[in-house]
Amino acid sequence: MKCAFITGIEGQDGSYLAELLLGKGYEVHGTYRPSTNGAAINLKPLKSDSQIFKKTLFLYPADLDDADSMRAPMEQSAPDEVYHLASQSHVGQSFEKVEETCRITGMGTLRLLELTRKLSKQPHFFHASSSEIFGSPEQSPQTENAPVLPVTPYGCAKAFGTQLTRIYRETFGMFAVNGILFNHESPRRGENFVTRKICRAVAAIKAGRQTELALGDTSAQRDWGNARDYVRGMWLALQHGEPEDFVFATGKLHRVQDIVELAFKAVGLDWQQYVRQEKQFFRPADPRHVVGNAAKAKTLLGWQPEITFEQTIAEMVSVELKALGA
Ligand code: NDP
Ligand code: GDR
Repeated sequence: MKCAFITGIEGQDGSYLAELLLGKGYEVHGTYRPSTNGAAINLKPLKSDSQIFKKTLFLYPADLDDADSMRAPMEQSAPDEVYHLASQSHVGQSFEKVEETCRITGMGTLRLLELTRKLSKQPHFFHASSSEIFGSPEQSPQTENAPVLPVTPYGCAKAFGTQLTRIYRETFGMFAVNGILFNHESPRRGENFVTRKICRAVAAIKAGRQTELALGDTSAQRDWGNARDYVRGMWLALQHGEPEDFVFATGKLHRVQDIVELAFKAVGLDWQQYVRQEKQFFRPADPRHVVGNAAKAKTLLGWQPEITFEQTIAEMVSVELKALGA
């Protein structure tokens, strides 16, 4: 039985990855942030399954800011594969919490690389890097070799972790891999990311519980995929014979406005009556022209996205409606 260690297991990706690996017969160990008390909902179904919880799924409170809290569960579980997903992952908040973001997302990755290097059995290591490392690139689409020129504090912190992951691979000989992940969404997305925010609001408006939706820049564009496809990519990256970095992306750009129109249309409402733009949701800097070229992942890993943007938004709206009994 293979053993995996996942930081940030209660987040969107961590929970889907845990399900994927358990389904493949892995024993899965994961950390959650102590302040959440293990109360996050994404893992609820697994935690309430007595055949799984504490039999093949083990959870530990551990903070990336505190290497000692990570060391014990890592040593105890002696993993074959480490998936480092924990992060202060909100780009907008990174402008207000610059130091915290660099500590958790940047230094936290260094701490984990160092802990991994010191394990007696060397596991394969995956770092959840981000398209934010590219900033607003001059050439599109971006491959693994695009210049690293972040324009946000979060992007800087991820760039630091990405380059260190390369150094631990090339200098210390670790099987360390960056998955350069473009945006990916699901009903488990955090509530303050734009896809979930829109889908939640649309359901609440439809149910008569909300009257308007305030957004930032609706002309902003992203390459949006589905989280289930991206966690499959993470696993594939660690099964590949050589440690290499991979871009995971759809290669297609959409606007925030497209999400608005799709989501309101799904419930038969006219978006123009409800949506307004508000200054507080605009960012001091926001990457432009960020769209990925995942040809390398397709050729070497056989990976390609299977779930479309439209299917993802439709599922997200539907789950929000169900949650409200609408
Ligand atoms: P989430 O924000 O859903 O999950 C991140 C997890 O990290 C959360 O469970 C969070 O806990 C935990 N965490 C935050 N701070 C700490 C800390 N100090 N110590 C320990 N754990 C902490 O992110 P996603 O699942 O969407 O993303 C997974 C990874 O992939 C992240 O590193 C993200 O930056 C990266 N990424 C994501 C993309 C996306 O589109 N989803 C695209 C590119 C990269 P809590 O819930 O308590 O905050
Ligand atoms: P992003 O995702 O910053 O790309 O980071 P987010 O969903 O927060 O923003 C996407 C785009 O929508 C614009 N936007 C708004 N965003 C939010 N959150 N709220 C709003 O009201 C709003 N209005 C417009 C944003 O300006 C932006 O252009 C995500 C995270 O998962 C990161 O961890 C990851 O690394 C990157 O994707 C790739």
